[in-house]
Amino acid sequence: MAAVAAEVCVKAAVGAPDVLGDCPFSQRVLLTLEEKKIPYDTKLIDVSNKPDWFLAISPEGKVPVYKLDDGKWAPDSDVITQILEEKFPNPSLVAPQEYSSVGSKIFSSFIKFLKSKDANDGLEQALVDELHGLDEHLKQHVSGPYVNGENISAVDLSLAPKLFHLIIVLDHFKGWKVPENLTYVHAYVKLLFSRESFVKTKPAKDEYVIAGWAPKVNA
Ligand SMILES: N[C@@H](CCC(=O)N[C@@H](CS)C(=O)NCC(=O)O)C(=O)O
Repeated sequence: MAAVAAEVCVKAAVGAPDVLGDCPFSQRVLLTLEEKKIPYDTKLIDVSNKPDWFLAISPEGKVPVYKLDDGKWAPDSDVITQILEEKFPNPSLVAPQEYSSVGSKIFSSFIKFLKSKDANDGLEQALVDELHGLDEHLKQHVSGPYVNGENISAVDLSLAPKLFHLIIVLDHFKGWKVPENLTYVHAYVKLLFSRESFVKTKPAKDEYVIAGWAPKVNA
């Protein structure tokens, strides 16, 4: 019997509902499916025009949602990636508990800096500090290029789409770039963004990422 493909609802591109969009949480789930070589089907959701069938399976109206064996749908990328790890343990994407928080404040720091209108409010430095923490971790704590060393793990798959958004969006809206001296971060993103799984699951165009964030920048 052929394996049944996993089903996952993910965000469609802003203004292009037939194209894979720019949700970092959706991409995280797709990256997990790709890295574990689990066959899957995606349903693209136009979050500006959510169909009723989608709202019935995702009452909060958020993507991603993943179809469970009993036909119910599970929301939230944290929950979904945990379910995938338990159901498909090989290859393992588990990282030690002490590494689970590496880089975990980068995304929220990025959003605060993006929305900041005051150059002296310390939010740029707060983001640099978080990126510096990741750089130091990659430099000092592990022997390989990933957060957990030689092999990619769930921590990298969560961080990669967020770093992708950060780089595109801060450059576009603020002309800001990750400081050159964070050499380990630069090498890390280069490696992650060139992985086959990432190339397959990233938003089709950078413009979709920019369009996704534009309403939040001036909110
Ligand atoms: N904590 C959730 C966050 C999911 C989330 O915020 N998804 C956004 C798109 S990136 C969404 O569905 N937004 C649509 C809406 O809120 O209407 C996760 O990790 O999956």
